[in-house]
Amino acid sequence: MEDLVSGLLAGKVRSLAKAITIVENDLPGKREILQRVYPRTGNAYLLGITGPPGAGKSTLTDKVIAHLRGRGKTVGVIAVDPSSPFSGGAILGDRIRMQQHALDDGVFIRSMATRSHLGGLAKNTVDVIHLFDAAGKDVIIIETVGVGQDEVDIVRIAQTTVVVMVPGLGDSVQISKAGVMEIADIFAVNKADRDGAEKLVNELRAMLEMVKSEIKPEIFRTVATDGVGIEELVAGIFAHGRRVEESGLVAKKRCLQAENELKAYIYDMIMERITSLGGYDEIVRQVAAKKLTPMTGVEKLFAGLGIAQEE
Ligand SMILES: Nc1nc2c(ncn2[C@@H]2O[C@H](COP(=O)(O)OP(=O)(O)O)[C@@H](O)[C@H]2O)c(=O)[nH]1
Ligand SMILES: [Mg+2]
Repeated sequence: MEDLVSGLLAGKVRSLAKAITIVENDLPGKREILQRVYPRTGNAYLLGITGPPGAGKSTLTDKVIAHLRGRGKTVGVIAVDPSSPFSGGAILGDRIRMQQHALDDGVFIRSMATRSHLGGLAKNTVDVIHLFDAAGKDVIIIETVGVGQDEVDIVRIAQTTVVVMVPGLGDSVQISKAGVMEIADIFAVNKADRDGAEKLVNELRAMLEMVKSEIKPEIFRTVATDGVGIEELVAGIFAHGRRVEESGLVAKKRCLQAENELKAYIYDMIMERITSLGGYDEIVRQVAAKKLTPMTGVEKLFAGLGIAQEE
């Protein structure tokens, strides 16, 4: 354990890999590792990259990594894909697309599946972020699919979130999808080599006119496959980061992140205790049969834990 933690803090790849395995799989030692590592986190730049499947997120991430390496920065990547527990295909694809960095010690790429979570972010993902952070990665990229609740929660902890869009997927549908406007710090209109890129940019602009946010999202055109627009995008990302810092939003984001983490643990701990009591499935059935309201169901479950509801 001593070697593992000191190796991790020194940025050793093998220690990091081992620690990730322990944390990801809830193996013995997880708690101690996180306890030792947590005070050494908070230095990495967290960058969220999200968007619909096939938008080119992994291709873009790959090019962003190359660019960051050129600036001398070390990079950790977490590719989260909810479909992977079933297919495994997306994860393999991400590995292949980022393979050019496989031999580079300054880059560590990990694919993770989101655990299905009702209303909370996958806390194992955040724990792995802490490990990357403590291991000294300068930038941690979190690639997530779509904008489901998990993704929204994950990108909420990022300093900067890039939403990747592509022409031809039904522009207004993409734009109006719940959450996109709230989470995007930067838009990357990828596959700008395709027809309709200008139209998408214009529609985004029109939408942004109506948004009242402290920092207006910038729009960048990229062709990830050819590396076009990546330099501008990376510059835009860091410019956004500086603006966030200057505006004092960093402290707000840190509190939000801490709260999200707490919520994830609260949810897990309560669910674990409730489901271990027995009777949970029966209450689900009764609520489904409309014999119980969800609220009464929760009260019964809480009573089982010895938590009385106040009137
Ligand atoms: N024409 C074009 N194809 C791209 C571009 N970026 C990515 N692609 C292709 O789109 C497909 C999906 O890319 P991928 O990075 O796996 O998307 P992800 O699912 O969002 O991670 C791949 O076949 C890429 O080669 C681009 O800028 N232009
Ligand atoms: Mg991908």
